[in-house]
Amino acid sequence: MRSARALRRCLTTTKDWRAVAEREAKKAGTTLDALTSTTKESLEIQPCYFGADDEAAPGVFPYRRGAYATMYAAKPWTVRQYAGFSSAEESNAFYRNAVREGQQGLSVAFDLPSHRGYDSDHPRAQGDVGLAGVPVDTVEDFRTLFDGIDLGKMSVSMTMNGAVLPTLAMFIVAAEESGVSPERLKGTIQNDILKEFMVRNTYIYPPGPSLRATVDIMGFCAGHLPKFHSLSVSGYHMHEAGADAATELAFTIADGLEYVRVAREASLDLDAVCSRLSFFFAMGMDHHVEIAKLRAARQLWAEELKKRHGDVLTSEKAFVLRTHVQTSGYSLTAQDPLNNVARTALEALAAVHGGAQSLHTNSYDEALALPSDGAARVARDTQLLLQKESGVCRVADPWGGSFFMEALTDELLVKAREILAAVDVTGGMLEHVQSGEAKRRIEACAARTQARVDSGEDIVVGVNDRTSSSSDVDVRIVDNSKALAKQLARLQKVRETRDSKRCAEALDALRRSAALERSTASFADEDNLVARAIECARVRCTLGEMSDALRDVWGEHHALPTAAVGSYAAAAPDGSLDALREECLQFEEREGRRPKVLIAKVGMDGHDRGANVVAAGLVDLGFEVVSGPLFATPEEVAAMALEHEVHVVGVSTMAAGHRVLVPRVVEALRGAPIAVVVGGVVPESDRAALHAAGVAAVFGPGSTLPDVARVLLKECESEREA
Ligand code: DCA
Repeated sequence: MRSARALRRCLTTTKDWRAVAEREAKKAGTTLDALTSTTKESLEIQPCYFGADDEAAPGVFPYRRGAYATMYAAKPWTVRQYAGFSSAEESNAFYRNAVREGQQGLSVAFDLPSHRGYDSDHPRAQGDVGLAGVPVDTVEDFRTLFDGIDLGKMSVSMTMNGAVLPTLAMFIVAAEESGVSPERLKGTIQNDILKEFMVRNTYIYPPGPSLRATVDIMGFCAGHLPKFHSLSVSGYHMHEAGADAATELAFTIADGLEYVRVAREASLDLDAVCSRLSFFFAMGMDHHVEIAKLRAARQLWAEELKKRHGDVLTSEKAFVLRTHVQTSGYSLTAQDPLNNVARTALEALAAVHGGAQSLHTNSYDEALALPSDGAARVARDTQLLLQKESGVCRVADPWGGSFFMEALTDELLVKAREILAAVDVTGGMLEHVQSGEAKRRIEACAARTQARVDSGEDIVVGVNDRTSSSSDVDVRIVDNSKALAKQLARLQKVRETRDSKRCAEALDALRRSAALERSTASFADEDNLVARAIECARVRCTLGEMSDALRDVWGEHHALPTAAVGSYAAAAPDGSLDALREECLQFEEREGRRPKVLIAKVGMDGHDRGANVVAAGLVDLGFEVVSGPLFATPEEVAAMALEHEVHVVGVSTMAAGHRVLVPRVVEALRGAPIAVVVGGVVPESDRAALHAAGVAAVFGPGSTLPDVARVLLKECESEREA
């Protein structure tokens, strides 16, 4: 063990670090000396520690040990909870209360119709308005959403990728109308479309034009919104879709590199663009691996950026990977939901030890429904007690120099570099995404993970280690009928009171600019798509109208469902699937065909990990599976079930749309010999209504694939007999 004196000597010899740390301390309104703290035992704690022969330092290239030299000692991470539901009024009240209670930044969740570019009165939007986020149709909704919040001071993150142009434009106009000019706006727009094609599925247009919107936003922000992050390169959703840490890390960095490549191709100022790029990772339950993931991510990003664009990048800030982190939604269980408080706290601690800049902690009830007020408070307070009670803010990168952590970080780097090299061989991430290769890799990871949980190889406490568990907590049920009526009335009023001629002209101009073959990414270009969308927003064109104008020119993207067939069976213990396979064979011998299931997604919910894992696993067991397209209406699902003559329709629901949409599927199949079952996030209190509507079975989170398969086989039998 080194003595405290030796440690201090090393610290003072680290000149690079000291220079940065002093600069940062000054910026944070303090001095470097003042960042040394003392414990109750009179032990002195320095803001950073160094090994005798290791000069790696936080705040210094390649940033493995941290984005900032002083980290949380000078400024703790931003407590930024992702929220939004029902209506702009209710979400605004929620934000204001959260800020009063200690939240430090906002993060807006939009509802699914808004993501997909539909106004709240669009026939396809029914069933999803205001459920998984706040609906935003016009600038008026944004004004209400941020009423009483000073956008010149509060940083606002907006998770939006599909309808990203209208959203950013309406935000800018609403801020301007409240007296805040674009150059004062602080925050982030997610604007990461590549991962939408891999995992999250809230795209609208094909990859090519979608990427064009991304670059126009990068260009516009670099010129007009110098404090705003134009992109949040997101691995989070890859983790949620089942990716392991190395895959999440490598694909996220590869996505970021792809964006920088296209920005360079469009002749944007790379220093300005990269200095305001941000990242977004998940924190799962594998504590040390997750800490290592953030350390490796910063190093990989800095080194790859230097290798590929070091000839033009001059700003130090450009190389620094700064990241938002969200604790893992996937790790939450519906069984014994209070256990999720502990899971989230551990994951939050990993985020902080890994050096996150901004953090969202999940609520314990999120495997069941949208967070209740009480659960949201516990989630936020988990961060506050980490910041204010635990002492974790005192020192940067406390794991630095640990033999184990440094080795783990190195090993992750090696694995991630291998994946990155494979992406490069295929021509970069756009190619990798378009070929479906990236999605296939993630889905294979997800099927393997499910098999490990189902077989008990991976323990999930309360799920596969015992039989009795409870899911007895009060959950938030959004009854959106009243909010929807108000939303529709407000939208109607805007449509009636605006100047339709000016709207039509602004939309025509947007169409014309979108049709240009040349790059319009420069902020000085009047055809820049953000500039055009701002003109539309000012005259009160709606989000749906702007999205439609772009659809007219660019068309829509329709993904083919995929299933990683074989991955589940390969990861299941030998012989564990034999009995079920035999039952499927017997069914086939009796019936002359295999048990046949349509796995369907209805409404705007694009979360398809569960649906894909189940589809792939059922095929491995001997079922015939038809995978329906994303975003189908209930009637389209029913028509497909009839056309394919399936025995059972399995509807996957992750975004609360089931209450309205599933009964419509049952109704559309009335009289047909086809059973309907539901799987996903279904609160206990919704089950009775679903059964009363005619649903044969409901599978909540934590259901194993063999259990699901057994029930499906039974339903196939009874439909055959009906
Ligand atoms: N010493 C001095 N200054 C510091 C220190 C320090 N130790 N740490 C941070 N700061 C400064 C930063 O330099 C920054 O100032 P700048 O804007 O002039 O560069 C300011 O404090 C804010 O810190 P930052 O680390 O940028 O934290 P956030 O503003 O919360 O931004 C970031 C975090 C990840 C970059 C952003 O993109 C974000 O908030 N993303 C959230 C995305 C999200 O919510 N997604 C939801 C799904």
